[in-house]
This record gives sequence, structure tokens and C-alpha cells, in this order.
Amino acid sequence: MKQSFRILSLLIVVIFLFPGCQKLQQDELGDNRKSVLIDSDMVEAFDDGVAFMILLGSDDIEIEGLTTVTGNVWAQEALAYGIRIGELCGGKDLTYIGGSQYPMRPERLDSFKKEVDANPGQDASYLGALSFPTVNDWSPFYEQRYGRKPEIRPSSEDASEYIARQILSAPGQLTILAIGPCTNIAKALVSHPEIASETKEIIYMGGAVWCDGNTTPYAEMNFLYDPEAAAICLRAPFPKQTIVSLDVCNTVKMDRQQFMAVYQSVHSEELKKLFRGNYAYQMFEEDPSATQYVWDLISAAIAIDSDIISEYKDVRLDVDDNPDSPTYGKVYETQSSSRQIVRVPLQINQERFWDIITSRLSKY
Ligand SMILES: [Ca+2]
Repeated sequence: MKQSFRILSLLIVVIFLFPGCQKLQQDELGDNRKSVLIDSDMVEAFDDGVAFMILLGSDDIEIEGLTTVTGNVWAQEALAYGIRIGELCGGKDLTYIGGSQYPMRPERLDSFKKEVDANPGQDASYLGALSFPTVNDWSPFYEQRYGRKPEIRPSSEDASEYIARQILSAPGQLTILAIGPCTNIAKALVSHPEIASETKEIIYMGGAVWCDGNTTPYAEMNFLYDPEAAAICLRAPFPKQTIVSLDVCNTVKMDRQQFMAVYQSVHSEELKKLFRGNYAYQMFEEDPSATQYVWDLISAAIAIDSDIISEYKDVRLDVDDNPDSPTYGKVYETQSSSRQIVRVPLQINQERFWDIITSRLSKY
């Protein structure tokens, strides 16, 4: 007993005198969890919402926080969905922040609508948040949608300041999962350019490098929504960048059987209710032969296990950020050495991918 007490006292003195030992102790305990900060235009279920659920259900992922951005839905609406999912999936202690309501150039949304209208035949007239009434405050939206009071209160910190602070508080440790327009992250880079090199890696869902866009013939929705932000991010010297572009997203089409396997892997009736309220469930009810892309799920699965990427190219990329250009918002390959090398997955192991989704969801 006395001997144990002496050893313990010695250990406390050593840790006190050499703070670096605390980190060593942590590493020796085998804490290999990956720290991930999610920045998302959170759709309630497919696809951001399910991406958030599987990350929350991954024992080897430590989610630092969720910041939201306008894209598919309004940033404050995204915050309400994220908070509800956090409540249902064990994420009550995370930081939640409603981020940028508008792109880097506020007038961008006017031209976005014109570009989509001028390109019928792509994903029709899909305008994301612009298709729906503006949501300026998450709280009344949450109470109306869910008929209850929220258990989580979001932080009032500015989303881009929070992103920068988190990166700088753990240099080289944080993975950013950017599954919406890049506005919050680009703002963080403008205010704190030093954060790029201090980030472990960034994984985006965005862009269409060697294939057609889905919103205009050239551009994909996330990057087209805020091309200036996408350009700022892709040009920043992150040690590792991966874009989950339409080039790989187009290779994974979820059919009704796969969707039902995902839906049935969830036990929680409250979560099942979110799935049933989502467009994907309704689409498969109406048309059993339909298929659905799962963009953000691929990005989240790569954050969990990058070994699911079975084919990729590492190339220098840039984004056309000239508002007067006919290919505004397009991401393209360049030989310019001033641009960063980015990993573009082309194929994933789909069996392992679906297993990641269903195994995580089966915990709920
Ligand atoms: Ca998204």
C-alpha cells in the first residue's frame, strides 16, 4: 500500500514537472480517435443528417463541433436539424453554431438563381435554401417542427472564429469535414490564414472535376453556391485535401433495397421518424425503381475510414471564381505550381461503405 502511494506521488510530481508527459500518458492509453469538426448545410436525414449520425456512432471519431452554413437549407434551419440529431444520437455535449447565412459575396444568391434558371435540364430548378422560406432563427423553427423544447443550446460564437480557434488549439490534429458550401471555412482562412497548415486534413463534398455538374453543366451545387469560398479553400496550403466530387459520387447510387437496409438498421423510433419525413423515403415509396446519390455519406465514410477509397488521382485543382465566366463555380485541373495538390477519389469499395453506414446506425 505504502509502496503504491510512493509510486503514485512520484508519478504526480513527474507529470507536474513535465507537462509533456500528460500527452505521452494519453498516447500510451491508446487514444487514437480522430478529431473531426463538421461544417454542414445539414439536411435533416439524407444526406448530411445521416452523415452526422454515422460520425456520432463511430467510436474512433471524436466530433469537436458542428457549424452550419446555408446551402441545401438555411444555416439556422440546419442548426435545428443538427441539434435534434445530436439529441437523439448522443451528441448533447458537442458545440453547435449557426454559421454563415449568405455566401462570401452577398449578391451571389441573386446570380445563383439566374444561373440555375438559365440551365434547365440539369437538376431542374433546384435552388437549395432559396427554394424555401428564409429561416432566421433556429429555435422557433425547432419547436414548431419537433413540438418540444430543445435540450441543447448552441454557442453564440462566430462560426469561422470557432473553426480557427479549434484548429489552433490542437495544431495538426483536426480534420475538417466540409459537407456544405465552404463559406465558414473560407472566412476562417481569410481572418486566420495560418490555420491551413495547422489543420490535419480537410475533406470536402463538392465539385465535378472530369464530369458534368449537377446544378449547371459545369458546376456542382456546394461549390457553385459560393465559388469564391471554394476557391479560397482549395488554394490554401492544407497538408492534405480530399474532394469527394461528383466524379466518385456518381458511381454510388442507392437503390430502394439499400435504402431500406439503412432505414431498418436503425432501432430508434424517433430517428426512423426523421427518415420517413425525408425526401428519400418518400421518393422510394412513390417510385421503387428510383435511385439516389449519397454525396455526404461518402465524405463521412472516408473521414471514418479512408481505406474505402479504391481508386483516386492526386492533382492540382482550382476553382473558377470569376462571376462573369461561363464556367463560374467549376473546379478544374491545373498545372500551376501555385495551386495545391488535392486527392480526388474515383471509386470506393461499396461493400465496405454500406457496412460502415449500417453498422453505425444499428447502434441507435
Ligand atoms: Ca451537404
